[in-house]
Amino acid sequence: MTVAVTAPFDFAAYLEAARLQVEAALDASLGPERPESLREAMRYSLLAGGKRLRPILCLAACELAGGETALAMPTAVALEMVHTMSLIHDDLPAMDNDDLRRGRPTNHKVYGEANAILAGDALLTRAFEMVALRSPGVPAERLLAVVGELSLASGAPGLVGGQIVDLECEGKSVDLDTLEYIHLHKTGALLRACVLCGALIGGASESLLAALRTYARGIGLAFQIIDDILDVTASSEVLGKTAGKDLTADKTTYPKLLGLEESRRRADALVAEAKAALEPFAAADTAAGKAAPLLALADYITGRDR
Ligand code: GRG
Repeated sequence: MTVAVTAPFDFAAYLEAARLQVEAALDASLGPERPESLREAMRYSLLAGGKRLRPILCLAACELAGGETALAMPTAVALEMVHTMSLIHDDLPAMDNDDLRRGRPTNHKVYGEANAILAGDALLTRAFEMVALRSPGVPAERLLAVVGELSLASGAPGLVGGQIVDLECEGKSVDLDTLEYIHLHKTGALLRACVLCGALIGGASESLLAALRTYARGIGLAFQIIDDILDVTASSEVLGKTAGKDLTADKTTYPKLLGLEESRRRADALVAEAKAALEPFAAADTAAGKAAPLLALADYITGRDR
């Protein structure tokens, strides 16, 4: 399975083809969870749509590294499972307390808090199972490296650490450094894991991994800046989640600290930095065209409307 890259690169077609492949793999990834109520709650959130940016980044990075994207699909699914788990937990009353996600009632609104917590826990642990036990054809040392990246992104050095600082900062005035810390951990860490895991499965060189770390930092921060902007400028209907939430929760955001225009400028500059990191690989004969998806995905992050 490859997502064909033709010249000139048709990003819309690439994105749709990759999204459909990911949706099919996600659909096939669950089961046979028992009891049925757990399976239903897991499927409800995992198959609720969403942009599928994280798995697509993983597949694109695998391709840039010269790997076969089919080998990275179980890890791509695992990354979307971790992301979905974080959304379920983030929406809980003890956290952001939201009732709308991906255009439908949040998991705990439908299944109750206890089941939502457990569905999230089951998705998180299933993610590691996808890598360790359901990734045929990938050398064990690459899978071990992927498990390492996934652990770093999910735990205290990533999502959990970022979420804690975010919650602690609600209602307080926060400086730019702290805001960057929150975003790099809460949002950036998983996006970084997406590109690194895909690249590791594809057998990336150390120099490509270093470039991808720079790329990931740029897109990770830019992604969250745009998220902050959309929270102010877009409707709940388009976002599929409650708009204006940052203001209600008294959160510090980039627009609050820098204003909308400067925030957008910063996001554009970060995306430019991210793309520049991949330039040597886009130019190399062997990788010609293979960087196109990651370059276009970086632009997509700042151009998106939801
Ligand atoms: C329990 C291990 C463990 C971790 C959970 C709750 C939590 C710790 C972290 C919260 C992380 C979080 C929700 C960050 C926000 C990231 C973000 C901007 C999400 C929106 O991503 P999109 O726009 O959503 O890609 P779709 O729906 O398109 O996938």
